[in-house]
Amino acid sequence: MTKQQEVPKDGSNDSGEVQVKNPHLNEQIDDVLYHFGLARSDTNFPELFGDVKYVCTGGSPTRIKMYAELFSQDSGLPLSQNLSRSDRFVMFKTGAILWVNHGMGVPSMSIMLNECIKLLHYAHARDVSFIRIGTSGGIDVLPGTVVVSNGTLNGLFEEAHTQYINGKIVKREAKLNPELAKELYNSGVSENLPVAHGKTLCADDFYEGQMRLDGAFCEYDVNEKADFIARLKDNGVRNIEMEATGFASFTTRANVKGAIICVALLNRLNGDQVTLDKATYIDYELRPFKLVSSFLRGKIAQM
Ligand code: R2B
Ligand code: URA
Repeated sequence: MTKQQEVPKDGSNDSGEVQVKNPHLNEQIDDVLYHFGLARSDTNFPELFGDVKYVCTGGSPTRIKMYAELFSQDSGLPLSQNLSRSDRFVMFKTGAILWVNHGMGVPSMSIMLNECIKLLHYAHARDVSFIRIGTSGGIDVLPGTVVVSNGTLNGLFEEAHTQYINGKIVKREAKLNPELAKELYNSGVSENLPVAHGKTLCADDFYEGQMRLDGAFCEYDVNEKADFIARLKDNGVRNIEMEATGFASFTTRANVKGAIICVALLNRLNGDQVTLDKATYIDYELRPFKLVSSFLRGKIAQM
């Protein structure tokens, strides 16, 4: 097998292509996307994925599969089989839209994004947008509100994604695309969904990292928790989840637009436990999908 098409040394890319910045990839004869079970040598990426314009992602594999199936019904586009050959992530395609799950938290999501970004780069996909459709804990919003993120904060209230690399902390900008956020918000309004704009706090875990009082361990008191939630509110934060800063940083580095739409499962001003009955949970998890489905159908009509 011959060497694959070269990655530009300076990473420059004004063609709208999904961007990777790693000169070492040029030295590789093949590239195995281990967590999808796909390799350049055994999969025709341009043929399968060259037309992708939107990547819709969310944590749970069954929810992403359900979204892909529903979107196929909503749009009339045929649904692919699961294109992932590993049990780590699922991947479905409906026309120009790819549906991939990312698991819980930035570490899991970053594996998926690394491999998905390389896959789309090798496929020569252009002008791609990534939309994370998820669940979250709301800050001063009614349960069921769909929060369209207009910024992301790490646990130090910085608009940055922090990573440990080479024994050091590396901080990267974590911005989302404001125009895409606005368009998605407008789709929510036109679908009569309860939508809100706001910043999203990205926590490193579900319990202490989100100042819950119901984890296995807790070394702060109820007043400290209340102060934290009040501080979030003062900083314009409308919800807490576990991927936002990583997602914003990766999409920016890959030269793709990024947006995050999460339904609030509860209002953290009123408690910590998620106690929704099944029917309400299904109703809530469909809300961000309905918004994105309406937005995507509008885009498809213009393609
Ligand atoms: C929201 O929900 C998950 C935790 O329950 C996590 O992936 C997130 O961001
Ligand atoms: N996901 C989170 O990360 N936090 C919540 O409170 C709910 C869902």
